[in-house]
Amino acid sequence: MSNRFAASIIGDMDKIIELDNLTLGISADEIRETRDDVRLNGSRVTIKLPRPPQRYFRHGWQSWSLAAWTDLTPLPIQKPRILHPLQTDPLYANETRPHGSWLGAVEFEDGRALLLGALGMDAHVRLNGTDLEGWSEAESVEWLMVYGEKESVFTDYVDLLAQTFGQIEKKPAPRVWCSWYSLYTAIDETLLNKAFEGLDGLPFDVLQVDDGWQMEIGDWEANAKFPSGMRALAERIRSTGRKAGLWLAPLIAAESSRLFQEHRGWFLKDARGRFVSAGFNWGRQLYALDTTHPAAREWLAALMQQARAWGFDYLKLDFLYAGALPGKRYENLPREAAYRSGMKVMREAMGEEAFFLACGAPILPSLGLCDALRIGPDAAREWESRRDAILLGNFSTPGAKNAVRTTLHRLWLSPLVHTDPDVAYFASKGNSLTSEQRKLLQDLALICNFRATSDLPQWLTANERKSLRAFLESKVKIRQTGLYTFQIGKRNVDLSSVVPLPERAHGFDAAQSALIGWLGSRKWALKLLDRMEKSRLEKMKKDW
Ligand code: 9PG
Repeated sequence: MSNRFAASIIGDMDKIIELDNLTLGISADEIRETRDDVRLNGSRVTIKLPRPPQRYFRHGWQSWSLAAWTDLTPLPIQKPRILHPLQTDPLYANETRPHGSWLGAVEFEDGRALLLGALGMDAHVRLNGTDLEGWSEAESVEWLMVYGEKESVFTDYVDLLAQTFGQIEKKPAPRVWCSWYSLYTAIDETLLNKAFEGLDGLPFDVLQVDDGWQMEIGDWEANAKFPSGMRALAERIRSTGRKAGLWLAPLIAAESSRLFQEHRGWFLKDARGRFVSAGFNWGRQLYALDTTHPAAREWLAALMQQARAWGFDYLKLDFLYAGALPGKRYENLPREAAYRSGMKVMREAMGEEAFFLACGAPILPSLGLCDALRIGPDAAREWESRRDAILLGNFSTPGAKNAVRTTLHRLWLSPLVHTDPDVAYFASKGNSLTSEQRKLLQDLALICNFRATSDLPQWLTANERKSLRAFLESKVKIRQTGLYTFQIGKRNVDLSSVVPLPERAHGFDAAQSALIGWLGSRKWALKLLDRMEKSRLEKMKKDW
């Protein structure tokens, strides 16, 4: 059988390789067999499989993009389209065949996997019939091809990634309280101070101020809700013996920001000279900073130094994908190389000692530069939204199930970087997650060894506060026992229920899906939603 396969394909392929029970035809500029794997070189490589695989490992571009083993059915194009730059790699958002960024893997009937992974940036992998294809948008790259158990092929890959991207010494894993998942943009000085007071006595290492303190996306100065200023805020946190953390989105700017209005030349444009969209959020059109522009680089460095000078030692830099969007740049670099060079500027300016959490970040190009990496979409107090999952075919939006699914499929990165699964919840107030679902998020945090929550202390019952404390103090031993199963202390935990993707919309749902998808890309509709969300928050704020 395999010989017949070999004879039938030898004409098109550069080499036939036998790996255990698998005969593969390979074409690449260079093919090198080592003791444990095969290394390929080329800007385009093809591996001809002897038979169709059963499943495909899709690896999305940035933190929020889907990563999961799926079957081979094409996925619908994710909606709404206006969010493509913000949730996917917009260059490949219309690719419905199994595909992903930098790496891909197929699983055969016997459960074994063949992984093709780039040892460089600006690369993609897809399954085209029975061809596993890798290509690079830039120059030629080196590829790893390895066959084995599903867990072990990723271990081999991440070992080599460490050599490619370097590895900074791992700082102790921080236990973080972050303002986002309770207060959202409604934060102000009084509310935060009250929260900090209530958190006293709980063993957090970092209190992190999230979105809502700034004048505008792009204008990183304290707004009117923080009359004492950022230095005072950091000082207030430090006086409790904790590190002060701050959220910034340095690579995007709102159209209405002073930064964009005053420095239009620093922003990415397309071939026709139009500004490249970095997506739409906060009811605002977002643009992307050109990280190769000398003046923009100076500004980035100064911004990092400013945040450090205010007294923040923990920086959550968000919406970083914008630095790697396709477009024309001051310097003609491949887009991920341009991003990485901007990341280096920020890392150097903040200093080695600062804790750098990268979020909304293209995965591979961030390695070796940040201390922690968000490896999934946002958690939320809701398990799964029918609108997003079924009608929009969107697995990047905030939701506990989306967060757990993608995080689980990126745990293999943990030898290289702290893997942030996003927050866990302890308060049942205003939370539609069942206690089992909340436990699942908590277990995932223990598995990742990255523990964070946003729960307001005044929302916690005495028992909930007790379990939050136990979670923060936990020194429990964790062992992975299967692809999705773990032993946490004496408990066996199975997370496999989150993996399957919901069925796509059909019948009446399909019509609804088209309508909602269309609406979701109208700026007026998004602005309206944003306004409704803001007024809902303002009303709720009175009880806090
Ligand atoms: C602040 C938040 C929090 C959060 C970040 C990021 O449209 N989206 O798909 C989308 C995804 C994530 C997101 C916002 C929008 O949240 O992950 O922790 O810091 O920004 O605005």
